[in-house]
Amino acid sequence: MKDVVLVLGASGQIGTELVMTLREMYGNDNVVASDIKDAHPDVMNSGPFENINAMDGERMAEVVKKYKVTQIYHLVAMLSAVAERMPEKGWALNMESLFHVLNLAKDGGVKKVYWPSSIACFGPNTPKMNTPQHTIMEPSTVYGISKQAGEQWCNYYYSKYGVDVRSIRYPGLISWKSEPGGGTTDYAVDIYYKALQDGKYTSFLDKGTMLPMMYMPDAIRATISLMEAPADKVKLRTSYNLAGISFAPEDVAASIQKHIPSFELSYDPDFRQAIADSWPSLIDDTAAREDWGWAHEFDLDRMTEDMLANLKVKLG
Ligand code: AKB
Repeated sequence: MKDVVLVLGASGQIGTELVMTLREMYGNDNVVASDIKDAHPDVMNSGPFENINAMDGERMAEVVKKYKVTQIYHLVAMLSAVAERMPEKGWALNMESLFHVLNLAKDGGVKKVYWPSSIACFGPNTPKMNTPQHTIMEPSTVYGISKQAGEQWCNYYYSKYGVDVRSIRYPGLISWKSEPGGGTTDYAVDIYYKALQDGKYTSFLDKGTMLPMMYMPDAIRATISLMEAPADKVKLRTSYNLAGISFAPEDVAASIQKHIPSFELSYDPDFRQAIADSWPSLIDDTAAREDWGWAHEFDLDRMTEDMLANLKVKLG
């Protein structure tokens, strides 16, 4: 039976790039993009697109049936900063949409599910440096609580119903193709835009706030490697720690200054500082490396070079 992939949240930061990569792998017609709003023109013009509100399980089931979907990548989420402003809505979206997907896999022909967790599943009592795969997890944000609970539900559906669900705890993701929406790590994308547009940037996170981050090509590669790994290699059915680069705002500024020496960084921390302070600084991803062969490629300077070169063209 041929694989047909449904991507929920195809208009988002990860979805935009993931759909294009999956279409290269599976063929354009076999990757159905979906979102509540239209996606990037590259996504809209290269294959099928369906309008789906991820809270609507019946609509999701209709699309799964229409295309005989065998894999779902569920990327819809309300991120940390926005969910703090509307806790109940954040919880409802993040949890209900996950249940719809897990139930479709439990009851129907969907064979494999991908669902992203996040470094937000950890909390202020978690060790900040070399954060282990298994450790104290007491998230203090709505988004983090939903990710922690979601991980346990994924594991439950795997062990109770045999649902082949796979997950990664994403660090902050940085990309030039698509912008993030409402996260605490978003400064690490904005800073590149402002460096080129204004030559200066005011960071909403303070000096010294070191967080785990990753360049999007690495994140896409990790996601697909996990999904393509033989099932017996995927030993964790909660979610895998994944590390790329860890840096603070001043480290990105120093990396940008190698290309734009006059670039200036200032600080004006807001409510997102407390969220960032509750998250780890550096993640231990030994389990991902051992179980399914993960290795990151981009360091900070290589990412900066690529971001600036591509954004220069994009911004004209
Ligand atoms: C956020 O900042 O909310 C996200 C995340 C780390 O999951 N980028």
